[in-house]
Amino acid sequence: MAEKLQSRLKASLQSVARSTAETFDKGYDRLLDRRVCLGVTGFSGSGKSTFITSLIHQLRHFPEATLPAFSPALQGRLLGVEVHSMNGAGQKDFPFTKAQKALSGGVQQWPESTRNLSSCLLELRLKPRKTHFGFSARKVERLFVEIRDYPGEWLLDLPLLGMNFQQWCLDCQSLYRESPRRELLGDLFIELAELDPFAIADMDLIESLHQRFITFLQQCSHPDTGLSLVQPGRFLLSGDSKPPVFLPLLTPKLKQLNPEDWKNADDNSYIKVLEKAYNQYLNEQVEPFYKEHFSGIDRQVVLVDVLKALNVGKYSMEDMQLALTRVLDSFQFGQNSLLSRLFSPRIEKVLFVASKIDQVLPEQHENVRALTAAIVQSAYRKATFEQVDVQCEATASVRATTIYQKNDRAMLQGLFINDDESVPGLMAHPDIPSTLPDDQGWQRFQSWRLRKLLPPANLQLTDGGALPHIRLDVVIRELIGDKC
Ligand SMILES: Nc1nc2c(ncn2[C@@H]2O[C@H](COP(=O)(O)OP(=O)(O)OP(=O)(O)O)[C@@H](O)[C@H]2O)c(=O)[nH]1
Ligand SMILES: [Mg+2]
Repeated sequence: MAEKLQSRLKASLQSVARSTAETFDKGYDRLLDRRVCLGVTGFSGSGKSTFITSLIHQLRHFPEATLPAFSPALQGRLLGVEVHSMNGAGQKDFPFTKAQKALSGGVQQWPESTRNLSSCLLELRLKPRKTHFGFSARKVERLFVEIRDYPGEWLLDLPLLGMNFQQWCLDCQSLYRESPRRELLGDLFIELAELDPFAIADMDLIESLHQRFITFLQQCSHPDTGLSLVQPGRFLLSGDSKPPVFLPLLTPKLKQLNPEDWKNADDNSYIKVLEKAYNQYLNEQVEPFYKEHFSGIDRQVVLVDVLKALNVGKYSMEDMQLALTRVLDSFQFGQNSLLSRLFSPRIEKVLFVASKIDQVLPEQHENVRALTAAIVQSAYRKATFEQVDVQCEATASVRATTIYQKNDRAMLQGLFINDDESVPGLMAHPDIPSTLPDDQGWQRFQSWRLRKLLPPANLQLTDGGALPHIRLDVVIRELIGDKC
């Protein structure tokens, strides 16, 4: 009996000691600044999920990976990397294993397009650096890196938080008057312009107009159309909760509308019904997402598909710039920004990264980086990036092309997707400018058609095989190098 009591006491003392040590370690890690939260942002299809998958894979299999710019891997200080679930913290797991399997071996597919917010926690174990006294207090140092992924469509809901329903409608009016949105809207433009804001709302009509509005948004975001500023984002991809039904009023009289008339409008009028649904959307879906997603982020990667915009043409590039400016405007990291008012973020670093640069020849990569800087410059000049370190990079998370020399001319070779088939082929491209092209410069890109590539064949990723990339090691260094 006494023995049993003694061993129970011993076990419980051990458990207390263990949990105290764990708590102490967690607190100690925080004290030592050993936790960093990376936000990976970008419009839909900019390459966020592929970037996260590759980043995790490169770090987990660092001995096989090529990471010369990331000194902990080069110097042999990196001992191992584990991926932990964030499920306990109420978050969905980033589907790393699924994405890795997709890229691997016989399957050879890109990760699936993201439908919900997910995250994961990487634990990097490192040999301590020598201190001034020649030793460190710990045998192993740990760096925890939290990474968050979400559907790109949702990013464009952020600027909506700074607009009321009337402002949003007026904004839609000016955007939808221009090509290609005007042509894509067709008759719907006229029907929305003719809707009397003060008439009693016909809910069946709203529902059918809403469906047509969604079709219009889908056409805008189609890769061939190449528009970035497609709002509201959850009309394209709703995730777990269905958004309320609303659409913009395009009547020209909205601009001169008397605020008293608006206030006194019948609760069942179009203007009141649509405004209520718009506010509900912002309050119940958009704001909670940003609170959850942006609140803890320390460092932000903004992936920009510069080559896609360059390929589609001038209007696509201008639209991407406008969308980026709006997002950054509401993102601005200064004291009075929308984000800091809402969630007091502590973002200390922003890295703009041109993605998928394996679609152009290596001698043009530097130009892609410079062009990215030119694109985001006007956007971030407007924003107040107080005490925030801002940089530009260019990367291919997965290098899907190799170089092929054809009669003194270098070309790119890869597996291209043609309808449902994949065919090996060659690809050439016009020279990439380091600044935004002028009207004449744009003509060079008219006949250039980017083709969708498959990931490289025979990757043995699930067995720890190498995943080819371009400059991802530089991006990793810029993101977490100083924390190692
Ligand atoms: N060639 C090449 N293509 C890439 C690379 N990364 C992504 N892609 C292509 O871009 C597509 C979109 O990539 P994702 O990683 O799903 O993009 P995302 O930003 O997560 O997209 P959403 O989840 O829809 O917001 C992929 O299906 C690939 O076709 C890359 O490094 N190289
Ligand atoms: Mg994704």
